Amino acid sequence: MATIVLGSQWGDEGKGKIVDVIASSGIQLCCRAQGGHNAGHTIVKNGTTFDVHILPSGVLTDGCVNLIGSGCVVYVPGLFKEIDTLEKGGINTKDRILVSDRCHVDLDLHTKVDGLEEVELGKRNIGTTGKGIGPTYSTKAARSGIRVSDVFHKEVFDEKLRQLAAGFQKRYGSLLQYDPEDEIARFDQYRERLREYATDQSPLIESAVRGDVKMLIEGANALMLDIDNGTYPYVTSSNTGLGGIFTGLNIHPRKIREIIGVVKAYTTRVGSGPFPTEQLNPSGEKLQTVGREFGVTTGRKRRCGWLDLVVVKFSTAINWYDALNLTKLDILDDFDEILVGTAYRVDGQVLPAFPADLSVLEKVEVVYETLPGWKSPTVGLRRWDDLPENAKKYILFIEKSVGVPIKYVGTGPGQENMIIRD
Ligand code: 2SA
Ligand code: GDP
Ligand code: MG
Repeated sequence: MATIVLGSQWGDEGKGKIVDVIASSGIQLCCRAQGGHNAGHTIVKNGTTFDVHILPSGVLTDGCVNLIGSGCVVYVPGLFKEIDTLEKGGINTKDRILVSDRCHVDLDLHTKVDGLEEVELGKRNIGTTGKGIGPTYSTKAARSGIRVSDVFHKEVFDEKLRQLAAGFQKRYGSLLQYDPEDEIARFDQYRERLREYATDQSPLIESAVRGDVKMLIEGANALMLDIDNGTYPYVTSSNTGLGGIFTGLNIHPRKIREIIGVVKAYTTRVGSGPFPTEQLNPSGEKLQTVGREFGVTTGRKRRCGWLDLVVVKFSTAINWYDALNLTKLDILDDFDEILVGTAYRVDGQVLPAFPADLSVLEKVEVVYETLPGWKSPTVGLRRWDDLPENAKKYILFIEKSVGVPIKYVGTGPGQENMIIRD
């Protein structure tokens, strides 16, 4: 049976931490289904901080095997670097990392194109992580992409890469400063090492499902960045919601034990795009500094604002969460009042749901509920009964509004900083 962990907002809710907590409870196989090394998951384990980008967060749990599923895009030197860094940090990854041979390869070519596309967009740029994610998924959809299995046939790989580069060279001319022969030479070095990790995913998942292996699936990015359901075009290029798990991993839908939605106690967003509850004022700055809201992959300051229940309810309607993990409650410890967005109004009318139309989103007036702060530290608390009354009220208000039980409450970055409710 599998547990799925999904981000419910615009990412960085703290998925890595809950994945680590659950993985440590006997998970045998931890999988990523979509995204690439744009993701950044920080895990604080026994006082040491680890960042993973393409590797599933289960890599920090001894004995847990980790699969990068077919729906992911893989930047090969980045993968190797992450593995090497973990090994240097004392994590034994031997025989614990697998990469589906159907994953598309994110090339340096894609990274260059990502930068050029952003320049072309000018003021309307997406604010991507610059990791080549959009171009890699684009070439996948255009059927000109290169898969991990292609890397093992040098002639095929070299020819495909030259052809792909020629296409982009036609489009960008001298702006594309890229020589396919250099990347071909780099892949001559990567080929043998990549072979160690490559696997055929479907028999693996099939036998795991039939054999009742304990599986954990880690979503990357989050629902509001989903290519179909998010704030398009200000999204990433994969299905970050529940759907992406099925296309990216071939898990049996009836073998899902639980879907956990991760909700930060306030909201953050990195990159461009609509953000109705954003606070461009001292409250937003306080959330950013106290919450240490910086991108794990790019180091960019994250935009900050109050919790938006319109977003969380929209995300719940799409991802069907069975339980929620409310994270970073401790960051709100020192606020006199805490605001929560409960509805959007346009021209005096409350919208029934999160709108698709960005021009409508630009006009929304957020309806806020103001709750009293608790003004006392919750950092490190592990028992519900120890929470200040106003913190309990805040959590219960969210639980009631969303209609999904909040099973986990994060009270700090460490694996142990968690209240688990029965
Ligand atoms: P891309 O690079 O094509 O996927 O970017 C498209 C949009 O998706 C957003 N995006 C993210 N948002 C939050 N966190 C992400 N991971 C890093 C982190 C972000 C970082 O964990 O901190 O370090 O900046 C992530 N990855 C993609 C991105 O900001 C664009 O809005
Ligand atoms: P992810 O992309 O969803 O895995 O989240 P990130 O790792 O990008 O960002 C979440 C950040 O919050 C990380 O630095 C975590 O260590 C930290 N974090 C997670 N849960 C908590 C919590 O409950 N309290 C505090 N203070 N930090 C947390
Ligand atoms: Mg992150």
